[in-house]
Amino acid sequence: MSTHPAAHHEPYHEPPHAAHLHDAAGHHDHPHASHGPAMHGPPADVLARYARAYADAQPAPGHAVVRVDLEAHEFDWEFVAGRATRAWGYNAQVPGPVIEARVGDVLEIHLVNSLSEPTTVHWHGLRVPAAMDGTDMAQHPIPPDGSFTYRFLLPDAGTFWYHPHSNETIQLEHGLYGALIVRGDDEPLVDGERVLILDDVTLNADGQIAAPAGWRERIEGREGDTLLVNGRSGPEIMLPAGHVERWRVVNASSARYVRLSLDGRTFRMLGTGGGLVEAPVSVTEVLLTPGDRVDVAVGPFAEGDVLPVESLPYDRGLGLKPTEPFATLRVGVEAPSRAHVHERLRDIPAIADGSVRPTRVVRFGERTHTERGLDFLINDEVHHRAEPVTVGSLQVWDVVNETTLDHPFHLHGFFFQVIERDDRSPAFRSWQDTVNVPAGARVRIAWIPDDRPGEWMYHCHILEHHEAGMMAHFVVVPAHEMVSSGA
Ligand SMILES: [Cu+2]
Repeated sequence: MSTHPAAHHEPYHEPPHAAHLHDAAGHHDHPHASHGPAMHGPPADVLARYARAYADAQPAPGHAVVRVDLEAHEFDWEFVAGRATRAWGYNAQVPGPVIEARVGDVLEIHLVNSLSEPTTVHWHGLRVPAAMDGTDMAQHPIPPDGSFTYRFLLPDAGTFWYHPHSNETIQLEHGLYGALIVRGDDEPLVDGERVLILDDVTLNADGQIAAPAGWRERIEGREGDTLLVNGRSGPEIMLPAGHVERWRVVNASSARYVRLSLDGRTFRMLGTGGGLVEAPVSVTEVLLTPGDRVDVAVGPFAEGDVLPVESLPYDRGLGLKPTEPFATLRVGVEAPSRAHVHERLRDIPAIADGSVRPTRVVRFGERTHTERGLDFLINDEVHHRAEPVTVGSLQVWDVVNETTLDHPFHLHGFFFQVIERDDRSPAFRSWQDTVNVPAGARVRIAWIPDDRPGEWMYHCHILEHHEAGMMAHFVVVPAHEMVSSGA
């Protein structure tokens, strides 16, 4: 057990909202045989940690502080053209504004909460200090009419996204999410760039977002019957013939897996959740779990081409679905191209190979419960309290899925490399914060905690599973505080 100084195991008072959420997840009766109750709230010195992180966030030489105002509120939005739906979102749009900055900039985001319930903003994939992670372990949720300023340095280029880490199965479902793009100095040269945020929603007979349909959706994860790209159903994408575009694709849906295809055409994968890959990978499809991102170069196409942007059948343990169309790509008149995608995008040094011994096993499990139907577990616990890790120490985790459903594993605040899937090395190296762990499979990941101590977490990114307990908290401790020394 860690003996680091933060008051992680002392009693604390949950805000009423958090207590309510944990009721829904059946939190009173879970067993914590050896770890004591997992804490669900920020550490006692949260304000000091926040003040330190705020002050430490200074732009690199020649870089700027990028300031963004976000307001979370309710408004009418046409997910389906001509049909007003009460949505929740940022700045009166679904998705929220695309936030853009450069590596070395500081991002300062002032959030005003005009919702009728508390919220937070989590910066998915960004290596921020623990106090800026936007979870209910990093801060007290922002109450209605409250506000909060997030401020942090941007160390990595890539396609990230932001969303609440409070009551997520409701808040994300209603439209609270947006993309965050961080650009590096040496990006592929393309003719155009688009952000495509994929989502799904179920609208009831009144055109409103349907209430969750009980235990079945909680077990399976909620998939809507209306597919959305950037908050709209069935959009058309126009592209000049001859052009090559970079598409930054985000899967913001609660539970839907997207096996992205462009009518079988070849496209080039440029990046994953943790930024560019080493070299473009030619593919005809790519799988995005909830929470995942991919950057692809599409085109060139010929004038008159009409291609469905669709999801191919995928079985995440619930049977195969039909091919599902998200959008239509229409190719117009030829235009000159200046696109140039290098053969080599960057170097990603391997931090471990498949022969290294795992330091930890993370087991996804499930257990029937008389009232709730099914609990989703990590190492036999809902809301597992995992052992601390030390800054700088190589982590090799075997993530083992002992259930009959796929689960996307998401690690907050740190990138990992997949080094093995069921005894096989991956075809190419990448940085990830989210990886699919198929039913019955084992995925070995490696990562090294850099110097950002504090409370962190990992969880299944199917939002209903996360809410139902498939998550774990752990502390990253500074290297000078040995995990078992008596501080
Ligand atoms: Cu799951």
